[in-house]
Amino acid sequence: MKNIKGLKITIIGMGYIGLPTGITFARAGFKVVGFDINKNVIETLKLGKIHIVEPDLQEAYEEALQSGNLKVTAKLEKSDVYIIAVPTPFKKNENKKIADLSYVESASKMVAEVLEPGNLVILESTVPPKTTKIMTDILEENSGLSRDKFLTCHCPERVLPGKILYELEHNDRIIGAEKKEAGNLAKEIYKEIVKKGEIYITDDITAEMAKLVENTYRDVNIAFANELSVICDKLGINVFELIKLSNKHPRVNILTPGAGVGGHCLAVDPWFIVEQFQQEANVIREARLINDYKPQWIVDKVEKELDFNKNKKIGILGLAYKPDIDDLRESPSMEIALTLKEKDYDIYACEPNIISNEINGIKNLSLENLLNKVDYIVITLAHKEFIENIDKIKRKSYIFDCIGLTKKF
Ligand code: SAJ
Repeated sequence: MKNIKGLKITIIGMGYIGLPTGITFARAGFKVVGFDINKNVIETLKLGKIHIVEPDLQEAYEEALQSGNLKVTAKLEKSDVYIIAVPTPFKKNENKKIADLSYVESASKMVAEVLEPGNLVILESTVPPKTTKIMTDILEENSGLSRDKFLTCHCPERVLPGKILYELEHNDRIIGAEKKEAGNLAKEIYKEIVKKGEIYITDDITAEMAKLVENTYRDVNIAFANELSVICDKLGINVFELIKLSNKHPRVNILTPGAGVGGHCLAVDPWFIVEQFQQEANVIREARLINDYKPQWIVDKVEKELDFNKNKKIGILGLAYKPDIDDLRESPSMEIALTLKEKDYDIYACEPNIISNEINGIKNLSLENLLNKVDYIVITLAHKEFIENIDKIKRKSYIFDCIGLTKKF
């Protein structure tokens, strides 16, 4: 085998995971090629600019380009190692939510066209159990090579948006492979970037499930907190105080209730287990439904508190899917704002992480202007700016606080 850093790595998918991963491998001394089917993404990257919002990534990209270790291309080249980091959204099928594997499938077909004996193909995208085997089938069928001639494995990404570069280096990684040789080679490669974490080798299906279970664990815990928030509302007690006190027990750690669960991970991944285990995955499905219902529950509460008076101006504090980011995917706060708007309420928002006067048809004001303009406030996110200005916010007479920001215990 070549010296490990002599291996050429091609990353398929230059998104939130593929781009930082490629940059990190290039900075570690590998020759890396970044590939994407989206020509606009490649054009932007070729101009030396990144197309996503992530702290320190622009500087890291420039450094990787200058080192000569990273290049981007719209044409897939032969390589020693391929890392597939494409999206796996879900699609609705007869009222069920199932994984859309079309990007993984088309990326696998593209790799098959350039695949050579001895190559390693790593799937990083989050996928339902047994997808690594499907990828291996596609590679075999479309390359003309039998599966004993090449290596495949699953190495799920685990990074938190906003802390990607740090977590790539610090988080433990799991590598799952059918063949020992594939797991060992992948471990040698990832060891060069996972400087502060451990790497564990297992089989492919366990690795696929580990990724889904991590996000499902968090989703279920948040669903428990959200269910408690509804119960506490009926009891007339404060859920945030209740959770804080319960968490004083050494073996209890309940997460925080909120406007619901958004993003492209927690709100999606549990469905990848449910789709294959309709009979068995009951807690998992119920947790998803509870979290999905939370924005509607908040809308109902707000309407009742306003006595259905549509002349009142409502301000939503936060539209992103979580604090201090600009990402609106599956955002429960956005859902609350849009649902109220559809019901003809007069809706304004303050989303300081998005520089635009309007977001999906909702007027986006500065905090100052919003506080001056509206009669009623719904706090959906603990953005830094809201925490820093909590005293001004608290002066409003009518507040619906979904996250306990105004009453800290
Ligand atoms: N949320 C709550 N209450 C909480 C914590 C979060 O309501 O106590 C909400 C957030 O507001 C947000 C949603 O949950 O709407 C998800 O936010 P998050 O910060 O929990 O996670 P993501 O989706 O940004 O990233 C997750 C991470 N997974 C875990 O922490 C187990 C990350 O490590 C994964 O890499 C990422 O999913 C992914 O790509 O799968």
